[in-house]
Amino acid sequence: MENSDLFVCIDHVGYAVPDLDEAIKLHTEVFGWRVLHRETNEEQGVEEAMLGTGDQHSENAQIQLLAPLSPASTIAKWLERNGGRGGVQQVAYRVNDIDAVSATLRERGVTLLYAEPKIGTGGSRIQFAHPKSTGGILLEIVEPAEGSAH
Ligand code: V0V
Repeated sequence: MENSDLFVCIDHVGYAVPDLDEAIKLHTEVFGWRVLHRETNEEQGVEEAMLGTGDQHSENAQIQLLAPLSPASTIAKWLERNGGRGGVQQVAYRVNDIDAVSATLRERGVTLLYAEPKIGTGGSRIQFAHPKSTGGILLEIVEPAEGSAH
């Protein structure tokens, strides 16, 4: 795969937050973002909100607020390590073909967390690269669902 075919753009930046409603209030009332989508992802252990500046179909990068569903959630662990405070937990790159991009990243020595992509926001397909193989960033790659920008 050519380097220029790897990533489309930054899809979203994920913030770990202790309380979703409080975080939504801050990011909408103070920073002026709009809530475009909310969902619970049991498999990932999160309750999430996607915030944007455009409408739901805008291709612009979004902010993803991630609150833990239980103490076993990866987000709960992240918050615990961060003294209970929120912060940037991940950056997500959008791709057109997650299987091809995953294969290329593996060939290049990147450690991906799942054998196969899992289901993410809005029916997207997602995969993560371990921070130890990305210079310290938890990197998500996301292939949007058919007909959706994110
Ligand atoms: C852990 N580390 C991180 C990190 N989480 N570094 C940067 N960013 C993060 N978010 C570091 C940690 O400080 C350790 O460094 C090292 O990685 C190993 O930590 P660990 O104790 O194994 O940490 P765990 O058990 O918290 O696991 C870390 C991983 C976990 C990355 C494996 O968070 C994971 O599975 N993440 C992928 C799934 C996820 O994040 N789901 C929630 C979002 P030292 O101390 O060894 O130097 S769901 C989502 O995004 C959706 C639904 C979507 O977008 O559609």
